[in-house]
Amino acid sequence: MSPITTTRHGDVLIITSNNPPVNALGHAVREGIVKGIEEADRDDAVKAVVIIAEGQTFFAGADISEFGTPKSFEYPALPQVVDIIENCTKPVVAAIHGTAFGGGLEVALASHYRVAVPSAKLGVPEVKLGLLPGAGGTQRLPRVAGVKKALEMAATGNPIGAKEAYECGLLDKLIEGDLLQHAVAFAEDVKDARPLPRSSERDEKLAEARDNPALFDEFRAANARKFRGFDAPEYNIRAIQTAAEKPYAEGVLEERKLFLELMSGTQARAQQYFFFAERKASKIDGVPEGTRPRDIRKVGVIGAGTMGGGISMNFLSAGIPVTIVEMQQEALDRGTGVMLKNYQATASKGKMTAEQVGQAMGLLTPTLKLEDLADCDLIIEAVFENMEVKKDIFGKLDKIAKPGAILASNTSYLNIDEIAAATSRPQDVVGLHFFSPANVMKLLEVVRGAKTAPDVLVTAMQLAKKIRKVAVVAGVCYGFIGNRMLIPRQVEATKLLLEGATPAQIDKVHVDFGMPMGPFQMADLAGVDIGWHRDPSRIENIRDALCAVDRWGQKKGAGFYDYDEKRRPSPSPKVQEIIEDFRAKAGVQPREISDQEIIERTLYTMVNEGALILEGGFAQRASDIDVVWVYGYGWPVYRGGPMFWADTEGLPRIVEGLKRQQGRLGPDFKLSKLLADKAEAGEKISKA
Ligand code: T1G
Repeated sequence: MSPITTTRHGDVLIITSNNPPVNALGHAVREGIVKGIEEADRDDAVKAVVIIAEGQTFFAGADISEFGTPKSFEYPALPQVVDIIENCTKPVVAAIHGTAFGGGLEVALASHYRVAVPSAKLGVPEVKLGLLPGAGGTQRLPRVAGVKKALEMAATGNPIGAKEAYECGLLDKLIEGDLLQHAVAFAEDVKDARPLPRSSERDEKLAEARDNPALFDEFRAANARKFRGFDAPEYNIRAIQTAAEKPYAEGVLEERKLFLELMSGTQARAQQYFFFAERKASKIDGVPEGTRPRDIRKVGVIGAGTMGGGISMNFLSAGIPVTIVEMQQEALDRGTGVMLKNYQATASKGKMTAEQVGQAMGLLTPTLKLEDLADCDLIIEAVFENMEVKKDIFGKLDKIAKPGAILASNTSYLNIDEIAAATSRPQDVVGLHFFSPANVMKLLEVVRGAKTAPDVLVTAMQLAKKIRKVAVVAGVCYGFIGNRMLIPRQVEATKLLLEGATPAQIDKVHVDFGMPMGPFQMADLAGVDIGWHRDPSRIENIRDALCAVDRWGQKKGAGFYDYDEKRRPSPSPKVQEIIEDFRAKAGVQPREISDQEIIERTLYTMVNEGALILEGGFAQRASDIDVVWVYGYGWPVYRGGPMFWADTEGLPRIVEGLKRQQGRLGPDFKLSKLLADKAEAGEKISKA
């Protein structure tokens, strides 16, 4: 049964797609559309055509699950479909709702007219898959929406709303009311209009680039930082530049060449892998089908510090009331003040209105009394990272919280089972590990205790979506998934300093790899003093030595680096002196350290730790580990994540590198059996 049906409404032929969940343009859909256009062409009784979709959305793009299979190129491939639509002898109207994305927008661009409901979004997110619109999109979009708009949409992958689309000419009409009914009426109005407005033949909007060819380099320069390391943005820019410089027929050939180059590259495979990895993360192993989530109408947060405030903002922004508790009025006022300041900063960038700020803050109830959390459905503890403090709080919550309330800790390392044991309701206890800044970072580690109830997990995963987080289930081990993998990286990076490397050299290796910053830049940002014992007389390592002389990182203007008034870092002679002191005391003769050794000792060890996490069952699947590192630490998505990257690097090469470094990694280092076995068997670790 084809997902495409055709019906008649007077002399308008309606081509309807019903291919849930997102009307992806798989082969059967493409075939059905072409059959519908052919029907319209051969039947004189048909005067116009409407293409529309049922369900959640208009076509949301090519079927990504077909990529890499013959199906995606099987006739009619998408480039052929769009040309058949545009060459239809009757006017074709695309009727859009939901998200006309990628190939979906290309189908709409090939249609002669485009109408949409106001809630629709239009976009070409191919760049997020390491691709570009490969069915004429890079040539038609600038001709219809203008070059600047096309550049913005294609190179960033960000969609625009229907109103903006209408204003730039991408839509011919905004439909208030029934989409089909109004689209048919629109088709009736244009059925005799000739010549048919073919996007590929339009030229007037290319003038803005012809008159100002510098706009492409200006766009490149303005986005250089954001696009650093990615291939696809530049390819999208080049394809659109071609549209401004060459006739359509030539431009579409160039588009094809660039598309195929990207499609065959590692970055595209990595980003497409990640697209599915992100969605797979929401699936929880071992939870009975149909487990229903608990209702979360009111949230309590204990602690109004950086984390407590950031966590609260997530819920307030999603319209969920929050009661926030502190011990001292001054801390409470400071915390709520920071939240307001953050919202105002967002509003000043135009991302929120003053009214929305007021609404969000209006849902916040500050208090000094833990008892005020008695009516909360979820309570999140975000206090000092100390087990005794946390157990004391959970013991009190056990007496205060209503039955069925979920009790969560934002701990980033500590044992959730031990915390749960401080209550009489371990089944209601879970870890909700947010990443700082909690109102910005997308990752949420949902730490599953031995007794955490299935519906608590389902609630946490669903709530994560509501507060626009990507949640990953982690098991109870020290540091869960992300921070546990950070440990070998930090340990080896510090040892490398003693052996002869500098903070700048190590950080550069990581930044050149694609990380937003290296281990020492990250320490300075987060605070060198995190976890410090606070005794300046007790100096056991380089970090103690820095903290003892007030070098706590950016917040003190000095850490592993010196910082100027604009927080620009520069290598510090003082730090070099401290490092050399330590080398002398340890009797270490510094040596030349290669970048490859840094990669092997900091990145290969991370991969090994990820494999150990999998062996221990502390992550549900390898791709979850990749989701943690892309969304929690900025691992470059064009490398897929540590586990996907390990496969592209080659597991045998990684195992060999770790064995080569074994002596330097020390007696505690344990090579993962899973990693070694996969390497031996020639299998992929990212599929584990
Ligand atoms: N192909 C195949 N499956 C898709 C899909 C797609 N394009 N989009 C979504 N799915 C699946 C998804 O894996 C999930 O499956 C389910 O649909 C719901 O998705 C030639 C080459 C449309 C905004 O990049 O942005 O066109 O987990 O959880 O939150 O130029 O899906 O249920 O089994 O995300 O409501 C370009 C990608 C393709 C759009 C809906 N298009 N999709 O969000 O649901 S390349 C895209 C999205 C292309 C041409 C090029 C979102 C959404 P499961 P979901 P959602």
